[in-house]
Amino acid sequence: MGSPDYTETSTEFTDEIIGNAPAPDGPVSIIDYSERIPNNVGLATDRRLQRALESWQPKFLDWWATLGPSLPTRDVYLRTATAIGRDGWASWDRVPMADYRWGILLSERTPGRTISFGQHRGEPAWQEVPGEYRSDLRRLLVIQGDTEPASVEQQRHLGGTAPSLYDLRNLFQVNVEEGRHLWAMVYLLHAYFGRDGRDEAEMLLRRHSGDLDSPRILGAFNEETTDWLSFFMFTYFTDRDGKYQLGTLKESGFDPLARTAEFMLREEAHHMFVGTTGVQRTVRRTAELLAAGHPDEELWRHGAIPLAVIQKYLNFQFSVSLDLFGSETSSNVAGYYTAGLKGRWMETRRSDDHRLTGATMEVPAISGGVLTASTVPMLTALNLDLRNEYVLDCGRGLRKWNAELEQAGLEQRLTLPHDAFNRRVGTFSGHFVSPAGDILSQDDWERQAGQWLPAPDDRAAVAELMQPHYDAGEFASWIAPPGVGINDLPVEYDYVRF
Ligand code: BYC
Repeated sequence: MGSPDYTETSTEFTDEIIGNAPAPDGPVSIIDYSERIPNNVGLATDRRLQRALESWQPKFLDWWATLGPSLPTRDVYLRTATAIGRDGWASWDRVPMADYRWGILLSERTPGRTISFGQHRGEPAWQEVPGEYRSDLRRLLVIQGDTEPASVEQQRHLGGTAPSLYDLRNLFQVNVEEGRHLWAMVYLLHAYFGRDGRDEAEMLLRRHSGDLDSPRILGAFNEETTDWLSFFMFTYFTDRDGKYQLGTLKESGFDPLARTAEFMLREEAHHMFVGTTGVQRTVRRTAELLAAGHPDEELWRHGAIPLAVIQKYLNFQFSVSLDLFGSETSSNVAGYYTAGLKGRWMETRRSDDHRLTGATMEVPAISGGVLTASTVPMLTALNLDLRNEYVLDCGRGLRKWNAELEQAGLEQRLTLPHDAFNRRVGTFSGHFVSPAGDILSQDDWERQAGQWLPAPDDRAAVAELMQPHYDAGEFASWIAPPGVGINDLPVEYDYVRF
């Protein structure tokens, strides 16, 4: 028996982010699906904006057809957002993927909302972009928007090797929602940034993951998602950066961004679920075989993934995801905070002055070959503040995975590598640190890297296990079935039809 199974609607995946307050009083917006672009922003009343978005729509659909999921399917059991209240916000149905209705959905407006941090603390939240913050805000929207289609591109071919119809459907659910998150940023760019915003929206479809001439902006979004173990690690570690970054944008003084991010977080919870349970089920299968006495390195022969290889995949995805937080000290982040554009995780629950002008914080560094720390103004260290929250959260899923090992009676455990391991951004880049936190010479590090990060052989062996399983209720040998199906349907349901 493993640890309990979680359903994708388990509140543990949503409550922490969006709070467990009831839906706002009064009528809850119902999304109008009779329009060409479903929305709850009254698009029909703004003909210019509507026309601009309608002219972007066919380009998005072209991009989806060219760089979206490559496996042809008849229909998929998908969740579509149909209202934005807390209860019953989504409907479920079999939908041909190309007919999925990508809509523009913002959370309800909170009457009288004020800015909760920075130099404008206490002032009414902005409904329009303040001129002096225009370029910073646009940059934040572009970076956020760029990651969404990037992940769809990275996961494009995974459908060809899905371990089950249940998992295939989860992949497609993640993909359509990342597409919707692109729509969310494109709406803000079109609605509030005029010509520049429309140009940026075009560029979001022109940069491509891994493209040598026109890559995606952030490093991790140019890495290939080679197989399903990578996909689960990506949804666990990299989507979780999305959760934390959106959590800071949800605090933004620019109200349309705050409301957009809040609704995106609701969908994001499912992506966390896919990652947490995907790795958990992989570990469960591995643990069963280890408990039966098979040596780790021989698990391939039994159609499972050795624990040592799972650890390498974890080390890789965790370290590239830490890079997504930017440098430990950054004048950009200080500017965003002071301006009221990007807050801290759980800003309103923090008990300080929410301006931080005199506050300081310790940031790590490597000096003279040893790990040290220095004290800097806290405003400049907010990327690290967010990253620290993220690392704590990463540890929570890890405990679930380790519970699988413990319950199988095994001594081995998975661990998060040291923050300084394998870094390309920030204070640790250019240093050679082991997962345990030992500072090494470049030669020593490179000699051992194959024990810490997936080597080509590991990836090839994982790839060999990645055979498609498209019969309802059938699962690949390397992953345990989930305890429950989707939306109370049986695990054996044909979630995807061809
Ligand atoms: N790769 O001052 P610094 C998601 C750039 S994921 C390449 O240290 P700053 C999702 C940086 O842009 C969440 N370049 O950093 C997940 C800057 O360039 P400029 C996405 C990098 O600005 C899964 C320079 O280096 N959302 O939603 O304080 C599936 C100096 O940077 C990287 C956001 O990230 C990198 N890793 O913070 C789907 C939120 N890191 O300006 C979706 C919006 C930094 O000198 N973005 N650089 O040309 C931000 O808040 C910030 O821009 C960052 C960086 C946190 C990314």
